[in-house]
This record gives sequence, structure tokens and C-alpha cells, in this order.
Amino acid sequence: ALHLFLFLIALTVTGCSDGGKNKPEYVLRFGHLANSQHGWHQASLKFAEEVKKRSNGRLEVKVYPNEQLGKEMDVLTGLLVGSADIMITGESLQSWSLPKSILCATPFAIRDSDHLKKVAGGPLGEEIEQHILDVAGFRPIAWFERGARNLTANRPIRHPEELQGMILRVPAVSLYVDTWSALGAKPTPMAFSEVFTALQQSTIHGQENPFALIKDAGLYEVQKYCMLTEHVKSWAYVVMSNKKYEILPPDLQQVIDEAAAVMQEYEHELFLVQEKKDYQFLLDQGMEFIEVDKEAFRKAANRAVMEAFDADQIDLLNRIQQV
Ligand code: 2Q2
Repeated sequence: ALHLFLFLIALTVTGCSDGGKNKPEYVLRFGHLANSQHGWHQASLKFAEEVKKRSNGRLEVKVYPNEQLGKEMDVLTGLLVGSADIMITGESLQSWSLPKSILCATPFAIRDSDHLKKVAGGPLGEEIEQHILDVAGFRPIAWFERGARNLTANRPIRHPEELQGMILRVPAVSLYVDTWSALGAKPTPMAFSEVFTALQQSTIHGQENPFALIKDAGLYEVQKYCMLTEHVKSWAYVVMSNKKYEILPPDLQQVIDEAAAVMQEYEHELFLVQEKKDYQFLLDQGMEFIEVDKEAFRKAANRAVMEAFDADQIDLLNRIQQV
């Protein structure tokens, strides 16, 4: 009887009059730049569902695709000021005095999917995650595999020499600016949500991204050629404001950790099947795929990386390549 009494009190305290459905004690806002077709979105929704289930509704995650919470760089600030709580990011962290974070997207550093898993999921990945947490207060809760980045444009490009004068959109990542400058293009940083319109209006001539974003953002409608440069095989982080994480009671922190692990595994599975499908889709839409002189791209990019990197970054890159 005492138990029942306490239970009834607990119900009253949490305001449980709406048909037995608890109002969440905490609501977390989760933003990303991809659209609702993209694997990132599917994985985010999986996370939200797992969180709800595992917390019995005490914790709710609201997912905002398409930079609805703001451009990537702004949402990073949002995590610190509390207008967002969770986001998907990666190499853009370089701008947050996080030199080690750029190793998640360094040109020609990762050989293939298997290498990526060993790096991102191993001790070097842990070192990068710890760095992001300690220096910036962004808590990596999961990492996502991504397809290799490829250059798109409205003319075929086989060699870096053909990049002269090309205005190329890159994310706000200084290493990308350095690399594409060295390759001969005119890189211009821009938020992802602006890329389609900028291509349509020809204020930029090209961009570079994995198949998934080329497809889901409809870039194939405004770009005819996809150059198989595969210049960056990267991974992304789902990061949470550490301040927000730490105000959660331990049991809800555990819910976050467990749901994040489920989300990560789910994304990795999705990615495997999705990449081939995305390639086929782009082919069916009439995109032409161009083989490039990869060695020429690699050489120029490596030189740019070596010039841009400090001793610690070079050391970490060497350790990554030894895995
Ligand atoms: O082109 C983009 O904006 C994305 O593919 C980027 O890789 C992403 O936004 C990174 O800047 C992640 O930090």
C-alpha cells in the first residue's frame, strides 16, 4: 500500500494527468545539415526513438534537418549558448581551436572503410574525441561513416590543371581552402544550405561532397559531372553540449550513451547499403562520372596538408597512416 501511495504521489508531482503519458523532463534539440532522406536523419530519428523508449519518455529529442536550427558554424555556437544541444559535425570543428579534429577529414589520409573503422573506432579516434571534449566542451557521443568526397562541376575535370579559375564551394574548413587553392581552384567557404542556389545561379561553379549529399540535396540537378577524386574519406561526429550532458541525472546520461551506440551502429549499417544506391541513383539521373588523375590530385593535396599542418597534426597523421 505504501508503494502505491508513493507511486500516486510521484504521478501527481510529474503532472501525469494526460492519460498516463509523462511530459518529458528534458527536451534536447538535435540539428544537422542533411535533408530527411539522408542517413544522418534516419540515424538521428533512431536515436530519438531509443532515447524516448529507454527513458520512458522522461527525455525527448527533437530532430531538425536542413540546417533548420542554423548553419553548421552557428549551431556549434548554439551548443555553447543552449539554443541547440546535439548536432552532426566534423572537420568544421577545426575552426574551434581544435587542431586534431581536422584529422577526421584530411585529404588522402584514410585508405578505405576498413581503415576508417580502425582509426575512428580505435585509440586514435578516442584521442580526437577527448581533444574535442576537453578543449571545446563538445561531447562526441557517436561517429558516422561517410562516403569519399568527390568534386562536381558542369565540365569534366581530369587533372588539377583544369581547375584554374573555378570557383569552388567548400565548407568553412581552412584545410579545404588551403588544399583547393594549392590544386588551382578558387575555394570559397559557404554553408551547405546555400550550395544548391549558389550553383543554380552560377555564383559558384562546383562543390565537393560524398554521393549521399550530392543526391539528397538535389545537386545533380545543377551539376552534370561527378569527378571521382575521392580526395577525402571522412567520418563525422554527433556531438552534444557537455554542459547539457552534465546536468542530466546519471541514469539519463546512460540513456544517451546507450542510444548513441545504437544510432552509431544503425548509421554504419545504413551507410553500407546506401552508398551503392546513391551512386546508382546519380547515374540514373544522368550524372556523368569522370575518372581523374588521382596521383596528381594526391600529390598537390599532400603538399598543401604538409604546409598547413603543425608538428602535432603531422604526428597524428603519421600515426593514422600506420594503422
Ligand atoms: O559540405 C558540407 O558542408 C559537409 O559535407 C561538410 O563535410 C560538413 O558540413 C563538415 O563541415 C562537417 O564539419
